[in-house]
Amino acid sequence: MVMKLYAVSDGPPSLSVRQALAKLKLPFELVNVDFGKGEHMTTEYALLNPQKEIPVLDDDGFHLSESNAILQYICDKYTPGNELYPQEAKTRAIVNHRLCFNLSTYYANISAYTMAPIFFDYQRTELGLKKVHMALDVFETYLQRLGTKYAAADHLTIADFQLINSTMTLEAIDFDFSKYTKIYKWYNDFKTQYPELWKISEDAMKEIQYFAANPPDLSHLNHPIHPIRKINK
Ligand SMILES: N[C@@H](CCC(=O)N[C@@H](CS)C(=O)NCC(=O)O)C(=O)O
Repeated sequence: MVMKLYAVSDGPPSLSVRQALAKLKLPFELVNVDFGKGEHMTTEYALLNPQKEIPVLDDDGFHLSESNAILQYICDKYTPGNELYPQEAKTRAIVNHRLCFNLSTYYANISAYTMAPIFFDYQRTELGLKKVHMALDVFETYLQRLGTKYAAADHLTIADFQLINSTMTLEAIDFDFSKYTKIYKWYNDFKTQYPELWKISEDAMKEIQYFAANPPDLSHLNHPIHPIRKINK
């Protein structure tokens, strides 16, 4: 049975998995999960992922969430040895490190500033901005110290997808990160060298830009954590 990917159209973790599947030319069925309708908050969805987060991979009944784990799984299972997830211990460790860095710090700090205030009742604060700069500064240092063309090697790896999609949300809100020259170059090189993969990010970026200009009404959602913006109707 062909793999199914439950994905949200503008969610960076979902985009990264789609890019890896596309790059590896692995067939899959894309199941769109409508975040605005709370489709990920149902009891049925919780059977796929008790964390009620998107994406989820369904590989013939094997359900896997956490986009990093999905990226690692599809490479290991379907294309072992592919350079997208290298097997040499040190290179692989750097890929794993960058995936962890993205999850714990880069995406965490950036999305709290870029995405959360678009969809929920959060403000962009000075502290939030400081955290974005901390994340950018660290990533810039990693790129500088390793001196590779991509985030973990001289070629594209699964770590790049996650870091690209986090960075894309900065572009979506017109955040100028050009002073981080290594990041800026790496990001723009990805766009020119992998236009068909960038298109996946770009379409999502346009959606995010639309929502930034037209804040969505999520007042019908009974979200367990995020404060819902009050809309005067
Ligand atoms: N650590 C997870 C995070 C996934 C995630 O945050 N997904 C968002 C959409 S982009 C989500 O499902 N959020 C659930 C919610 O806010 O209700 C991963 O990397 O897969």
